[in-house]
Formats: sequence, structure tokens, C-alpha cells
Amino acid sequence: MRSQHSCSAWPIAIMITCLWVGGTCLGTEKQSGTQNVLMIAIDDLKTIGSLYSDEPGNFLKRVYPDDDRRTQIAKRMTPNLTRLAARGVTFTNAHCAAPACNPSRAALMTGIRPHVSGLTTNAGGVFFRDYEINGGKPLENVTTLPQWLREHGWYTATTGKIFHTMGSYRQADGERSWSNWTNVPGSAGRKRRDPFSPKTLDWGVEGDRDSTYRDLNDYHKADFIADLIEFGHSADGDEKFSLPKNQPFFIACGLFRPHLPFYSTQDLLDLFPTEEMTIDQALLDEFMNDADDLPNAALRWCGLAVDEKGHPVIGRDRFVEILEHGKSIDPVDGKFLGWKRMLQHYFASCAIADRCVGRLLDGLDHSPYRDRTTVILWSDHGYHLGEKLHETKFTLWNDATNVNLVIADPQIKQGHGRKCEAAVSLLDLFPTVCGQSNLELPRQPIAGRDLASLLSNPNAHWPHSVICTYESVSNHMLIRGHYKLIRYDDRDDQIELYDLKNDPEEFINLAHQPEYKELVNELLIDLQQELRRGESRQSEQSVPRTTTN
Ligand SMILES: [Ca+2]
Ligand SMILES: [Ca+2]
Repeated sequence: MRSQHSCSAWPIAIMITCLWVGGTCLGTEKQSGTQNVLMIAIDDLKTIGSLYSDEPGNFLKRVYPDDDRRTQIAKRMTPNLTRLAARGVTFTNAHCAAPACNPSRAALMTGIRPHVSGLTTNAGGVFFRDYEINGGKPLENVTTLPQWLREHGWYTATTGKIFHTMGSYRQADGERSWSNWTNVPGSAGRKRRDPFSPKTLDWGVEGDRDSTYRDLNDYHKADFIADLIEFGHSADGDEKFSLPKNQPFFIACGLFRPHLPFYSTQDLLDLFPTEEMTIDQALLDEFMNDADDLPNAALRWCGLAVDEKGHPVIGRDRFVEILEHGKSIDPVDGKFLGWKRMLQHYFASCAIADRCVGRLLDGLDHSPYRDRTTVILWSDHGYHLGEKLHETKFTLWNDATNVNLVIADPQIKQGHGRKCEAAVSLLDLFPTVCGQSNLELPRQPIAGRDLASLLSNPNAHWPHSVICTYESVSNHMLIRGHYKLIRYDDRDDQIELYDLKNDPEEFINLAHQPEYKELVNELLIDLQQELRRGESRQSEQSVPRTTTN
């Protein structure tokens, strides 16, 4: 039975008829408060590197139970994220608006929630402005963050994946969002597929034995952007960028790794030998037994399943194909070796992104802009590496919704090197960036909240919930405090409730235990309120601040 909380009560058709035409500035911006922004977007980066490996329930603890070894591995994986974190706030409880590239990025860059636009999946990879639903294009004329800044005097430039589609000027939103866009080419050369990679996944080695991460395409992109900031100009063939001296800038570098295919140069693969990993039958059994308390709706998104008697069994998923393919190569150890080799290539791919971050920070640090540039680093969603017997994203568990988020504002020193546990969203970036520069928000339903108070005091009171949506406007998760609710298909019998403090890996579904009934009802009401808030035309925090710290 559909409940009274059904979010189908918010018909998208009505949203579409709203006039979200461009934005108009409602107030006056103060150029004195402007701040440069270097935005670094990393595709499919799980919260697993050095910033997160000691967090409760982190998957790296499963792979490397020994504390010293895990610390070493995390340092190898993301030393430059650690370097960035020292000069800003690391958010440990940040979540995407949707656990897939296209809806997450469209929501972040426009501020509009997926359930409001209707763009809740990758939707065939359609350019967000072309996305059609119910006979309309709800995002056709919305204003993106860089577009808004550009309209208010910023120089905006980018390369790499910022929006989901990026291969062409038009689909990178080149005309409206960017003063300059280019697609920097280059690769480390030939690719050799790892024999343990099954057909539906793809990982291996790129380049020759003496190739290094500096030869990879992402690094070329980072190098291009770093040069632009350091020297004031950069060239990609005939495409030349020049940084204006009298304008603030918003420069975004989109890094594709660790997105599939996990091809890395050998120098980084050598950092993660499979011999150092602890992956065994006990772990597989523990993950498999997670299935017995899940609603049917949850099982469709993972490799967990139950038999006729309700006993957990292994279902269908790309992760399961890794195990099966490995077993076909080596019936004794193959399934675990396949799992380990996937992890090795994913971890090396995370290290690629990290080395690119290092190059970008070098460029900034050698430039005149270091003390006037906020660095914002985010990943578009998380990633399952076997948890819930699932590979990739596309779920509402924290494995897929929890994201990397670091905001390094050189002027707000109180927060430097600190972690923030507040539940925040990538949707908060639009109002945060505008707030830093005293810009009002465009007239469209921007749902995020300005994170300024958390940047100066990561322990500041933050009573807000965070939500995430996937596949349709009827599947959501909500985190309030240390509780997490997931609700599928707008149905009150298709729910999960987790106590993230005592069960950070989301094993024990409390939703149907009588003592949690009241809490579930409260969280369902919170969810509806949060969904409704996303539909308002203007964020509650749209009034410009007078100072940046
Ligand atoms: Ca992604
Ligand atoms: Ca479970």
C-alpha cells in the first residue's frame, strides 16, 4: 500500500512548468568579498584514502586489518589529499544528491535536487539540459554555478569531467558555463587487460614498464590547469587559456580516475600488492549474510539474495562476476585473487587522482593566488568494492552515497586540518561558493545550505538532515544524527533503518523492530519535509554575508 508520505504527491509536471529561466541577481555583489575557486572533481572516488581510512566501518579496515599496514597503504594512496586536508575542513559525513554521475553532477552544479528535476539516473548519459521528462526539459534553462559566477564577473575555465557529458564543447556546457573549455588529450599508451578482469568490468595496465602516472590523461589535464594558475596561461594545441588579471576566477578540473576502466601505470599498481591484502571466505560470508533483513526492493540493486526459505545466498551482480571469473581461472584461490586484483587496480586508480591533485596544488602554491583561492575537492558519489556483494555505485547505502569533500579556504584558518562530522550534501556547494563571494543565489529551487559556519567551526551546531535519491523520485535515503533511513518505492514496508554509530557498515536493519517504530515515523516525516524544502524557489540562506570569515 502506498503511504501518505508518498513523494509522488510532488508531481514533476508542476515543477517543469515553473519558470526557471536564467537567474537574475537580486542584490548587489561586493567585489571586495570575491574569492577565487579551484574546484577538483573526482569521478567514483570512494571515501577510502588517507582522509577516511580510520573512520568507523571504513572498507580499508577490511582489506588491511593491521593498523600500521593500513596507515602505510592509505599514505601511498592519497598523500596529496592529506596535504590538501591540512589547509581546510574534511567532511566525513558528506553525501551526493544521487549515487550516479549524471544526476549527482547536475544537482551539484545547478543546486536542484534530483527528485525536483526528475533526473535521478544516468538517463542514457544525456546532457542535463537536454533531459526530457513529461514532455518538458526541466533543466534546459537553469543556471549553473560557474554560469552564475561568470555572469557576475568571474573568469570560468575547465577541462575534464565536471558535468556527466564532457567530450564536446556543447555537452560540457561550454557556451553558458565557461569562459574557456578544452578537452586535453593524451594517454600513457597501449593498454593490457588483466586476465582476472571479467567481461563486464575492465582493468589492467596502461603504458610500458617505464611509463609513470605523469603520462596518463588525467595528469595531462591537471598539468594544463596547474600551468594556467601558475603562469597565467596554458596551451592545449590551438586552444589557449589566459587568466585575466583583474577578474576573480572559478577554475574546475575534472579527473576521470578512479572511474572504470581501472587502467593505471605500473608505478602505481606496484604500491598495492595483492599479497598485502586480507580477503577471505569469512569476509565473503559476513557480507553474504547481510541479506536476511533487507526488503525485496533493496535486493535488486546488489548481489545479495535469499532462497525460498529466506536464507542468504549469492545473487547476480558485477561483483559476483569477479568472483566467478576468478574461480574459472583458479578454482582454489581465484575468486579471492580476482577480488584482490580488482582492489589493486581501483586503489592505483585512486592514486592517479591523488597525484593529479598534487600537481594542481603545486600550481596553486607557486602562483600568486594561493592565499586568495578556495580549493573545493569532491567525488560525485561513493563506490561498492564488494560490500553488499556489489560493484560500482547505484545504491542508497553509504558505500555509494558517502563522498569525499574537502573545502580549503585559506582565509578561514580555524578549520584547517580538522574533520567535520555534520551531515552535509554536495548540494551545499552552490550556496557555499556564492556565500563566500556575497552573491545572492539565482532564482531556481536551490536546496543546499551554506557551509560557512562549519568551515570556521567544524563542531558548530548543525541540526540538518541530508538526503539522497536514486533511480526514480520514489527511492530516498535520509541521515539525521547517527540514524539512517532508506525507503524504496514510496512504500513503508520497503524500508531500512541503521544506527550508523553502532553499525557503520549498515548490517543490521532496525526498521521493523518495535522499539524503533516511533523513530522510523519521525524520520519519514523528516524525509518529506526535506523533499519539500528542495522544491522551494530559493534556499533559506540566500542573504549575502558581509564577510567571508
Ligand atoms: Ca561517477
Ligand atoms: Ca543486513
